[in-house]
Amino acid sequence: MRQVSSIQRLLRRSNANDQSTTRGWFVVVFGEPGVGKTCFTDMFLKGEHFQLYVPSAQPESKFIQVGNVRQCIFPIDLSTSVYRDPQHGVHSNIFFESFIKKAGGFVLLYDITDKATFDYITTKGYSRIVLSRDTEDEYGVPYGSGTQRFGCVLVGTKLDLAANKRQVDRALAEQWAETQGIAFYEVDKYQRDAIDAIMVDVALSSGEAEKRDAEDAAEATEATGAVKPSKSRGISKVVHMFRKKGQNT
Ligand SMILES: Nc1nc2c(ncn2[C@@H]2O[C@H](COP(=O)(O)OP(=O)(O)OP(=O)(O)O)[C@@H](O)[C@H]2O)c(=O)[nH]1
Ligand SMILES: [Mg+2]
Repeated sequence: MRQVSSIQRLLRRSNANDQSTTRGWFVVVFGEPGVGKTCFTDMFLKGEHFQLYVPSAQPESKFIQVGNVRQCIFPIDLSTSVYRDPQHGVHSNIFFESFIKKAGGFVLLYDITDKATFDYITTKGYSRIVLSRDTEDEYGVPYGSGTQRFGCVLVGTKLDLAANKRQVDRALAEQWAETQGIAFYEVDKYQRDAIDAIMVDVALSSGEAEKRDAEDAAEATEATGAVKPSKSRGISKVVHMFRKKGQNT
């Protein structure tokens, strides 16, 4: 789990060092235990497919090129098991919930050799995200789509084991992703370029989600004639939330 104060320090440092950076996103890598969340995250950040999980470690991020803009991705590795077992891990559900509520984007991860992991993430896991999102923006204006939109991709891992152990049909997963209007990939922990490409997609999808929410809000403002101050969401808002949480604990 990332430490809040460390995230703030890192954000300040990255902004100071790189004036061309215009956006950053928290991206939750969400899936059942053992699907490969840590390997996926570590391959993205470090080019190594397994690192020991150290809760006190510095938060990690990586810049990626999205179109002609460099964007900073902070991946957060979260297990769906926290919802079944409140005692799992050292952090409270409220803390996990805050990531789910505010993250810009999600990687819905399942193991292609374990059908149960696909079934869970595409039903309970996905609806958990939808139900956790805010229904109103910071000015109390209801989101046009009912809840705050988010960027999302569906990813099947352990592709290297597919030949003998596949349990999740590629077409089935592709079809589910299509019905949700999200991108779909299959990868394994050895494919860094593919994992980078997935994160670019999440950033694009997160940007699109934010833009559509903003368009809805502009339409609502136009309809009511109300004047609403503009304020960017994304990482700064999440950091503000953490800062408040830090003051309360
Ligand atoms: N063959 C293969 N093994 C993988 C792949 N990704 C992960 N694994 C293995 O699957 C096991 C679980 O991987 P983790 O990355 O620890 O999974 P996790 O989702 O973080 O697990 P929890 O933290 O327990 O929820 C490890 O033994 C990994 O080496 C992959 O793409 N291919
Ligand atoms: Mg892990």
